[in-house]
Amino acid sequence: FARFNWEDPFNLESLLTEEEIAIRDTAHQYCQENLLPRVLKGWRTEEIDHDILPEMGKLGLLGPTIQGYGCAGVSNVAYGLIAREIERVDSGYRSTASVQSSLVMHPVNEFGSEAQKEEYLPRLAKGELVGAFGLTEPNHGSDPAGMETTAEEVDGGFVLNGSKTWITNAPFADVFIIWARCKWDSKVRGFILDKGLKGLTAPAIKNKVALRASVTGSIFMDSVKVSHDALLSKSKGLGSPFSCLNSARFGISWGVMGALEDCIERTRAYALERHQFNRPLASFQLVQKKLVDAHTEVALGLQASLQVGRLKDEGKVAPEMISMVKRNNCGKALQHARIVLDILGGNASADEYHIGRHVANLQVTNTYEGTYDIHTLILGKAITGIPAFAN
Ligand code: TGC
Ligand code: FAD
Repeated sequence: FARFNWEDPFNLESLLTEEEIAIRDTAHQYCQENLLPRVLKGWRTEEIDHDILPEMGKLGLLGPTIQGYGCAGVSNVAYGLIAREIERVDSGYRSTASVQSSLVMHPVNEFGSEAQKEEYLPRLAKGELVGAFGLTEPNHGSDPAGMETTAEEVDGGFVLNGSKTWITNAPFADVFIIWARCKWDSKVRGFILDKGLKGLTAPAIKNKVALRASVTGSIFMDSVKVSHDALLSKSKGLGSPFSCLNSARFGISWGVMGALEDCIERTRAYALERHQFNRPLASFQLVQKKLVDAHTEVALGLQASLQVGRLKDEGKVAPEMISMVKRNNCGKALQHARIVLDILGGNASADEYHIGRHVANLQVTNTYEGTYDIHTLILGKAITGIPAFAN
């Protein structure tokens, strides 16, 4: 028999390419040496160090699956491994990065003109520009089809009106990908808005109880005038923003496994060190069960995301596969992070122990990019053929 390595139970390492391992190791080292020391301050102050995206850019971690335009052009599995390493530190940092990569660079690359790609992608890849993605509105979260933001064609361009809420990176973004219903044909299309346009504001949403290390805001558009160049001309219909979500949801399925791995590693170390009843906590069967249950879910979740990543790289992925790993891994990460948190006893309440922060964050990862229940309905529709979103 092979020796069982609890840190890599199914030998995931053997299923990665040398390039993927090198990228994973680079991301791991950067995150542990540069993000971990900053996270408590970011969490306590709800501020992000603006050097972080440029640092990630220097290492090729932004928009890494895009070919050309200063991007690394690596596999989707490599992208997932990067998300896992960032989220091992904090889901908020992963949010900041995955919005940039999947929700801003991806639509520019997918739906933009050559001129838009040349103008935005290299600077987004370097982290010189920060991006935000506005789909959710105050009255339409799970149901973006009801979107109220409009774009109207006028002499010399378009005028946008509406508001977006709960938008990651918005308060410090230089570039906004805004999804709006176009008045001339009622189709949803994407627009690139630059910071500073008249009528465009993005105030912060403060006092969050989760994802405090990432900055979130609203976006208000009061007759914002843009030229024709702002339109992502290859976007048309809700399938366009949803295709960006496929990429981000896939990354999240890896990321949340990193957060749960961190919870397991820290509570395991704590349980070995801390004694009660003259024995280490780790010697109690109930404590071992908590660790084993969480550990098994990480092992299974990573295998599933790896397979979806390989299919994505081969062009054989279906959105429902992504819904399955996003739903499963986010749900399991939230459930088991919450359970292993008990191992810390009273110290669960101290932010220095990190797990309480992960648990709070994982509530959001289970909500954004389609809630757990919305992905249940997406999969329910796939299994039964009946959409249950509405009557
Ligand atoms: P439906 O009729 O199902 O679809 C409309 C059109 O879209 C196509 N489509 C997709 N295309 C690509 N990928 C997907 N995953 C797709 N899902 C649907 C579909 O084929 C159709 O195309 P066509 O050509 O026939 O028009 O639309 P619906 O309105 O019934 O949708 C239902 C539902 C619930 C699935 C959808 O509304 C949904 O996914 N809701 C969840 C909303 C959501 O996930 N929002 C996320 C906002 S962004 C965010 O949270 C960022 S957090 C980032 C961070 O900080 O990390
Ligand atoms: P609602 O849609 O009002 O849902 C509330 C509850 O009702 C949920 O439990 C949901 O599952 C349930 N529900 C809704 N419809 C149904 C149904 N048909 N059947 C059964 N149950 C249903 N959005 C962006 O566009 N860009 C971003 O960068 C972004 N970043 C975010 C960052 C943070 C910190 C947060 C919290 C959110 C972010 N979001 C972003 C928004 C996020 O995508 C939405 O919050 C999410 O899609 C849910 O929408 P909602 O909050 O309006 O909840």
